[in-house]
Amino acid sequence: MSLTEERHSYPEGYTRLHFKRQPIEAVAHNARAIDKNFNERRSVRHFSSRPIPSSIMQNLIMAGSSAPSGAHHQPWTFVAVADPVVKSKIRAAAEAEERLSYAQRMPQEWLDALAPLGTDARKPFLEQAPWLVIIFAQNYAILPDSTHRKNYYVSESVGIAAGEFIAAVHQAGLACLTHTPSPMKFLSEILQRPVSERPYLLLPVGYPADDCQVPDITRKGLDEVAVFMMGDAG
Ligand code: IYR
Repeated sequence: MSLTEERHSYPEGYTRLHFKRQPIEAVAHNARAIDKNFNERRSVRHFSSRPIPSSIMQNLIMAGSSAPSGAHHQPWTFVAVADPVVKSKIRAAAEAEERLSYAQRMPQEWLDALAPLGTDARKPFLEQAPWLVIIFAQNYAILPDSTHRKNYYVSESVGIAAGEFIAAVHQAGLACLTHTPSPMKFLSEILQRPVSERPYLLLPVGYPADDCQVPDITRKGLDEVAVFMMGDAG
């Protein structure tokens, strides 16, 4: 019997997998198209202020929240902010931290690494983008009876959810920026998150500005990012 024909036994509570099985030629076509599509994604720092309906953000967040997670605890909270008052508080606090970082906290080597991106302490995109999505990582869950439940692989899980959210934003036809003002503690205070959560990533989301420019960068090639070990399978 070949491996693919093996009969498995499953634990109680399992249900039939719904999977659209496609011929390998279709899979190859899809893989090429996805590579091309994902490589068209760019982080942008200049946004159009054109509003985006909250229903779109709900769909994108649910796409991000489909990510795999440790023990399936989904240890994340997505806070989506369109309120201009809250956005301006976030911008003011982020810029205060970033001014200190750029002037005193970041070593020269780091500043040199960022020079090609042309970033500085000014973060106007925090007010210009129609939405700011702040992803919080739940170090533990606080249950309705106020007991705590441990979460597992929190950074890995939230990183994957963030990646899925970024891919969803791009697939949907919008742009975002992965922004990590540092330190980010001010986000917990402004957004009134519980002590069990820590800010993980801040993503402005919207259409790029009409005249949006981006750094002229290239990406690493396959040889630089992957090693294949085929053995007999080759
Ligand atoms: N958080 C700062 C600095 C910064 C750091 C890295 I690493 C970047 O790729 C870009 C910026 C800022 O947002 O400006």
